[in-house]
Amino acid sequence: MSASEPFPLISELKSLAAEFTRDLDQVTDLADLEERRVAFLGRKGRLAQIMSQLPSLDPAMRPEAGKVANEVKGELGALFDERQAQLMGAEAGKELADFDPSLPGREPWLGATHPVTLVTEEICAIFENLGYEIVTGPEVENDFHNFEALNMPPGHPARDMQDTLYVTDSILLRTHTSPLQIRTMLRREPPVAAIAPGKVYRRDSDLTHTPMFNQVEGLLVDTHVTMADLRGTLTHFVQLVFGPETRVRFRPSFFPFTEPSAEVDISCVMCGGTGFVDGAMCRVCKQTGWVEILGCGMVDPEVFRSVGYDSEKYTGFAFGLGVERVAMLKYGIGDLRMFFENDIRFIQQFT
Ligand code: 2NL
Repeated sequence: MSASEPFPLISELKSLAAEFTRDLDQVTDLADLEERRVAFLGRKGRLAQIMSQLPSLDPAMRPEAGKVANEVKGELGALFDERQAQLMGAEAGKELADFDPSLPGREPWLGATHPVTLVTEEICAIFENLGYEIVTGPEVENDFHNFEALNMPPGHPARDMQDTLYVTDSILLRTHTSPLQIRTMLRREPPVAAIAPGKVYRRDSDLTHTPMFNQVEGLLVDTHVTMADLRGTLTHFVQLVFGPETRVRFRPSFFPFTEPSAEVDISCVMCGGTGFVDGAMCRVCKQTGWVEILGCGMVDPEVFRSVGYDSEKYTGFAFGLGVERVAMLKYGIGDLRMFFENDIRFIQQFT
């Protein structure tokens, strides 16, 4: 073909269009179609090759040839789009025809409530039924609510950097949930019956301690609250959590915020207090028949003074327990690390 004649080029374009149209009729799937698109319309395809000859045509012929070339290009593109839409519809239809709506669906993955959450909720429910209100609040606390108001003045050993995670000199991660009860007492006058669940933080990490753990504390303040009320309330509580046969014993102890203070043991949940399981020494209570479950006491008058309560008029009891420890005893979990691994196979066993 001579470069001075546009007509051979134009007839070439026209037969290309006819060939493409024929090919499209024979194409049966999208992969085939893509192959044809590359061969005809691709960057190095046949149309591109023909169009690359345009610049070498006689300038007088170029406009006419260029016009036809662009028309063919648009035409082929439209043909391609149409065929593509047809084939896509056909393939979607095939997929639908293969789809069996009567087959059972895939079972979804389900989470489960963490045992620490389960135990926290169980404890809270028991006290809610006794008329206590649930109180929550900030995990980042100040020195006053976490220490000072709880009869731990500056220099008190419990404030040691060794045990407390500080943010600044006077801002810290709460080391117990007592600040929630301090905040509650500051807000209003007795009677107060509050239960305070939440995460607490200590600078401590080994086999039996984690830097974060969960605590529940309880507080009752009114006129005439006695140690007998404390014992009755806690006995009721542990028998609901661990069963009606559970026995309770109080041992003298010390906390800066209660006087007198006690630690409470329950008869061993593993051996029932006998010290033996199937003739072997009980590992849970180390053969003593008792396991420690919580700390408690009568609210120290110094704490009442800090929140502006009249300690001549009011008395109160308070207690605190570690939720992970209660969950370990209740469910027979031997390793504290289980709570923090979030293995779904572990978590699913308690719901
Ligand atoms: C333990 C012991 C305890 C309290 C917490 C408390 C709170 C206020 C006033 C007085 Cl506002 N006491 N809380 C009292 C005794 C013991 O926790 O072994 N916790 C894991």
